Amino acid sequence: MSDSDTGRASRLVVAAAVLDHLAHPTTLLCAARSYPPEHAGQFELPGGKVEPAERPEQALARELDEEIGLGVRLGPELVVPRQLAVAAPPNSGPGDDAPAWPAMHGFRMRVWLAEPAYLGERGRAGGDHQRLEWVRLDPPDQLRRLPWLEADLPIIDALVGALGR
Ligand code: 9L3
Ligand code: MG
Repeated sequence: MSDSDTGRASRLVVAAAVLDHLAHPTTLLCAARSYPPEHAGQFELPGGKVEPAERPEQALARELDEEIGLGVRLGPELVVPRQLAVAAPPNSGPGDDAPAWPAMHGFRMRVWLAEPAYLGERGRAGGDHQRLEWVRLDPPDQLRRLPWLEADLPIIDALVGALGR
């Protein structure tokens, strides 16, 4: 692991493109944010910030378990050509008195393809997400029409490319 992969060094955000099936995907798990208010209802690929000294894959497993009670089997990392600038204040949450986005820059995002390994007790949207939706991929490029967070648009482009149009 290089220093630039730790949460402390890189301000890294990780996310998962959770597909119903890695080899023959027909749906993608899309998570609608519940905050901040101006982004409520917009979709993101679920994930979150890497903690100091945490490996990115560990952080992704933790975030998905904490946020939606979902365990995943990781597939390949998705190559996203553009460096992703995630504009977000640190530690912003539903109850925080945080400034509105965009307030901070310089996060990078790494994204993995994944498929569900288990659905725990939560298994549904919690505080971070107002709802979860399995969106059909026929054809994949219809994903582009959904209301994604701006930070996720390059990921969706890369995903559509990887899945074939
Ligand atoms: N973010 C944007 N798109 C994503 C993810 C997982 C995260 N697909 C942004 C919004 C958050 C910040 O990164 O403010 C950190 O994510 P989190 O820890 O709030 O989930
Ligand atoms: Mg999150």
